[in-house]
Amino acid sequence: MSSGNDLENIFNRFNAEGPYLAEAAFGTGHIHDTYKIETGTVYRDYILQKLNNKIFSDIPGLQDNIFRVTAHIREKLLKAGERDINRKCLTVIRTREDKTWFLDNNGDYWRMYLFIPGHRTYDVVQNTGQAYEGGKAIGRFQSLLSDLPGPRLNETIPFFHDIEKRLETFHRVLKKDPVSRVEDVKDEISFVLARQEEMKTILKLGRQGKIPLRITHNDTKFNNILLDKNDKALCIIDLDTVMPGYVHYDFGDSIRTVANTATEDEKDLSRVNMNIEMFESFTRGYLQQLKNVLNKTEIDYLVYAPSLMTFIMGLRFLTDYISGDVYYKIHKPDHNILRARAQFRLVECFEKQLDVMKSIISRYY
Ligand code: ADP
Ligand code: GN1
Ligand code: MG
Repeated sequence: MSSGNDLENIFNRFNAEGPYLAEAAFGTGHIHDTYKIETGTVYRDYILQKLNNKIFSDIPGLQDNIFRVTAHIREKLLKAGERDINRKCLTVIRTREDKTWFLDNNGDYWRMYLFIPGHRTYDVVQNTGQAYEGGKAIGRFQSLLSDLPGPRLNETIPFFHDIEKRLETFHRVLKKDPVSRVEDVKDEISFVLARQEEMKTILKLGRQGKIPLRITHNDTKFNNILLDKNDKALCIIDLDTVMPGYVHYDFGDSIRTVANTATEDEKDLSRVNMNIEMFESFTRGYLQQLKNVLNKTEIDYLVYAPSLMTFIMGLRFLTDYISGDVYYKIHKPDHNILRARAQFRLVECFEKQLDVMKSIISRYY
């Protein structure tokens, strides 16, 4: 399949072991252009990505974060006696000039990883075993990074999960209405207005110093967790937004995808529901790893994390729809508004289950 890019030439700028044989578009990410490069049976395969430099303005800074994070995780896993390390931690491939990124003549940035063979990803979780493995993997990821040495990580997208900034952007776009779509999305706008104050709770706790900034992943949707063929967690990928954050961001964004009975962009809203067993299994795995690390306030407010993160994603999809689809990759004209509606429906499901979620969290804490 041709991508319009000279992938063979770009691949050859990196220190790969094998020869370029074949390329194919890969995965369902919304941000970068991702390709699998095959090199035959003797050598390993690779993931080559054209990075979205409209969204990430400082690619060298971003790649520097990823290099530090993966090196630290690798070292700790090796110390803990883990084997098969290239499937449990991303391996950054450097260029012939010894950089972690390559800038081509069109001004596009590229990076390359070893391809993790035999992995599976799921857009919708199929059973509680997968959910439990996901919880363990995200909890462990956070605990592995708790002692990352060196300076603070670069903030690759400033104010990424800052609900106040997201709302400010939303209101600005709403006023401007650049592609005359506001009239069609009145119900979705009302949904946002009704909840915008209560959604600031976690941000305020952070400002008051009641919950600490930790190193978080910030994009923990379930398809960023690679599982093996027996559905055991292998590796957390998509490290572009690893930076300081509150644990609620990671817990909430995972539950948004783990406990949703439908896909993120489901059109038939009657299929969008919360699966409480999935919530329970993920939470059990997550808290096993972190219950001795998190403080009491962090635990007390975990229950509000799923609705916050699902609200933020719905708000961002809605904002992008009103803006004329400038941020996310879309696969149909109304894709962003369908995504926003499905997210808002899921927020309502979480709101109804607050008490049940609370009792599950206290059971595993
Ligand atoms: P995006 O930010 O666009 O979501 P990701 O970094 O998540 O990009 O990559 C997109 C997809 O590529 C992932 O969902 C996964 O299926 C696949 N992928 C990424 N890195 C690897 C890897 N090292 N090995 C195997 N598959 C990978
Ligand atoms: C994007 O990169 P990807 O597809 O895993 C987005 C996340 C959203 C997600 C919604 C850098 O994640 O914040 O939660 O889409 N990443 C960025 O599916 O904006
Ligand atoms: Mg991804």
